[in-house]
Amino acid sequence: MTENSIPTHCLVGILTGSPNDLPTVVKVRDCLTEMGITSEIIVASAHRTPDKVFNYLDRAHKEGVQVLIGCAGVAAHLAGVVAGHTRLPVIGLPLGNGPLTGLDSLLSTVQMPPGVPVATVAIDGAKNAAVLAARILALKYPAIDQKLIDMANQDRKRYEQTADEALASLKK
Ligand code: AIR
Repeated sequence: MTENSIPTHCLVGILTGSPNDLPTVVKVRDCLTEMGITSEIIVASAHRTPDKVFNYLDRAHKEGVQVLIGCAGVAAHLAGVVAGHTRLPVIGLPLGNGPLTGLDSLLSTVQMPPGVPVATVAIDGAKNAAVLAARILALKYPAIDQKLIDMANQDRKRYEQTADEALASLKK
């Protein structure tokens, strides 16, 4: 690895509570991949398969994972359980797929006791979960900071273009 490159090993572990979560969770991985950040998705539930969660965390520590993202719907305790088992930064992604469309997951994820923080993004906020993970990693890896600058520039351009097109269509 040169001084200004991104490590190729897995930097971000993305845990999610059910295979049914994958359509949203895969967007986190894709956004990280776009920034050149290697991640892995683990399907493991804080309630159904807690041992799998803890075994993964032990492996993740050994293999140099640096940020963890916990995704779950309904009684979404996964990110909190992960935060109780590690000192790595933990991001919580509450999913809106249950009968209460995510308010339950949001509150279950965000309302952590003092000393065990979960940095919780919006319901189904897959992109922000990825960007927040990248911002944490950018403190250590300048190449990731550059990717964030590039992504923000692209987003701004897209926004300006959409605004121009919307205004132009009003004049027709
Ligand atoms: N879940 C799984 N174990 C604990 C929780 N909170 C979540 C999953 C999923 C929802 O419960 O993350 O969003 C419903 O899971 P399933 O497998 O029944 O679709």
